[in-house]
Amino acid sequence: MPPEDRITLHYSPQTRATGTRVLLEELAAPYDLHVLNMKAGEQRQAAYLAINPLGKVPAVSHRGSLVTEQVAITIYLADLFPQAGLAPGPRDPGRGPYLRWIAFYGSCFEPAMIDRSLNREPTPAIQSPYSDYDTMLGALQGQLAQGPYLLGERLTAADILWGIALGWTMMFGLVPKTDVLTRYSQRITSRPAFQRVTAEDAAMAAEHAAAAAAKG
Ligand SMILES: N[C@@H](CCC(=O)N[C@@H](CS)C(=O)NCC(=O)O)C(=O)O
Repeated sequence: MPPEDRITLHYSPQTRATGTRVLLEELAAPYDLHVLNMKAGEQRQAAYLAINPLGKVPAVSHRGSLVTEQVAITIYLADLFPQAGLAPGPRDPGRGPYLRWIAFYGSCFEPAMIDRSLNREPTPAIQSPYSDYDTMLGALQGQLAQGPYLLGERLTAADILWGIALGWTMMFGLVPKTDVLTRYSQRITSRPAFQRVTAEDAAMAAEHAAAAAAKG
């Protein structure tokens, strides 16, 4: 494989970029990490802002292009490795629901989580991008109850995104630990790729904390 085909993941441990790294592992993709120590504020320094002006991870550099946003990154990477079977193709009847639930994550779930974590007064459903919290979560749970995955029997990249996100949002008390959500999330987080990445994340996060503390 030519070196320019390798993927660079701009990364920090125990962040939303963890899910992207797990996806790369699930896809058996060739990648390198560009690690940022967020505890030392490296994501907000000029060198990284020149890559992603928002100073956020994940971001992916590949063949001279930059992809940001978990939703776009998930679709981009899963399409790049069709042999992994994690992305229904354009003519597959699963393609629509697959895209729907990935987009739902960014357009509905994430804003609802931020509102909830900040205890914001709910926006009237007609003006809110996700209707209201209970309706949004009810739609998701209704889909997952048909399981075991979002598209039924078939695991896709959408499940890697959602299973990991539900894990941390349940851990932070932003989402209730219902049976449906807990069992679904565990299906993803019990996989070897997640286990491997989270073990490495814990070690990396400890190194980052020590390095930031040593700097003062
Ligand atoms: N909309 C972005 C959100 C990414 C995001 O919030 N990343 C956090 C880490 S979990 C971040 O990079 N924060 C660093 C900062 O803002 O300084 C996406 O979906 O990819």
